[in-house]
Amino acid sequence: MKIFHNTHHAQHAGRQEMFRGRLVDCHEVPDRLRYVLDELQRRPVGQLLTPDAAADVDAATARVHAPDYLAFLARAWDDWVALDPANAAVDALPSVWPLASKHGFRTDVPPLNFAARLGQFAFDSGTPLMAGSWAAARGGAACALAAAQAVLGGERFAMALTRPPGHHAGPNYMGGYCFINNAAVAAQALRDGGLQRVAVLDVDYHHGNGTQTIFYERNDVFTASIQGDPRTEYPFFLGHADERGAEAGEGFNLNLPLPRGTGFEVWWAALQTAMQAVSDFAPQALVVPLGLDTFEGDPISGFKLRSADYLQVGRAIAQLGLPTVLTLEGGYAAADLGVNTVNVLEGLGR
Ligand code: Q9C
Ligand code: ZN
Repeated sequence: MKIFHNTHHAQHAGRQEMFRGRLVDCHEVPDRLRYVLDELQRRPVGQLLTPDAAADVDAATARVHAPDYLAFLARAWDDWVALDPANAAVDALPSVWPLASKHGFRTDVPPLNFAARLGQFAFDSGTPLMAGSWAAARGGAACALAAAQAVLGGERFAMALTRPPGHHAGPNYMGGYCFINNAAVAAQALRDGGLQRVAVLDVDYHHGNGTQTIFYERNDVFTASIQGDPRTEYPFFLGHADERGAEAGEGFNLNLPLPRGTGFEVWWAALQTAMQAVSDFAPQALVVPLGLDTFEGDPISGFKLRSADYLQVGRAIAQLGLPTVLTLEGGYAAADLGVNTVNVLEGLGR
């Protein structure tokens, strides 16, 4: 398989995230990717590549994100420092949001104050943005595009090995450590490359709210997600079982929320359900937002998968028999992330 890794990832290195009234050390750290690359040295299950610099990553990204959001991201750091030169020493985090409600806060007047714009385009205060965030996120999108192109070119499996992750990023917002939705970029690139039906099977511990929202009214991209029950788990406000899609997309979204504490046996049964739904859709390709935060040792999550289980996960995905793009999403037990990720890739079989 072809593994496209993001050489710009370390430019995004958040220091702290807001958690329950305190700034705490970031979980989504550059070391995560280094552990995966180290394990790939020990077990070379694929060809390690970097994306073609000439590829039109901006056009591919604009297919799934709004122009004003992308313009915001591209300039965000400069605007943050312009707000106050002292900001150069701290990461940008939002602290005010236009909560939607009838006759309440308005979003139709674009704010000129950058602190307000940050709140306009972010849904949490856990996603620090710094000087290199845009370059890192854009580098990840290039990996997602390259992986999609590899699959369009006949490769059975390709991976975007990148951070920051992407599946929480919506059409016009960042959050959940995500800026650009790499899985959505890949799925849309597969569609634009001529495939009629593409499925997304999200196995991260957290609901893939961004991906669901991007494709919610479409019947050409089927989205399925297995996740911690949003009544208790992040991102809380999306990911319930009754979200089945809307308009033309009705019936083309599947959520399988599971209680915190769920172990491999029950999770595996949900995977079988999701895989059956993917097969019924008869897609021509699959995108797997691969979060490894379902691991028993994950510091911020609540499922109980063990390292060896990920070999099985890889084998199951391979059994779908579909050309498949994988994107790295969560997984915060950094020292175990290499083994767990490469176990999935080894399970794929080639
Ligand atoms: N201090 C992904 O896995 N905050 N995002 C949790 C922990 C957000 C996870 C609070 C978790 C986001 C891609
Ligand atoms: Zn996650």
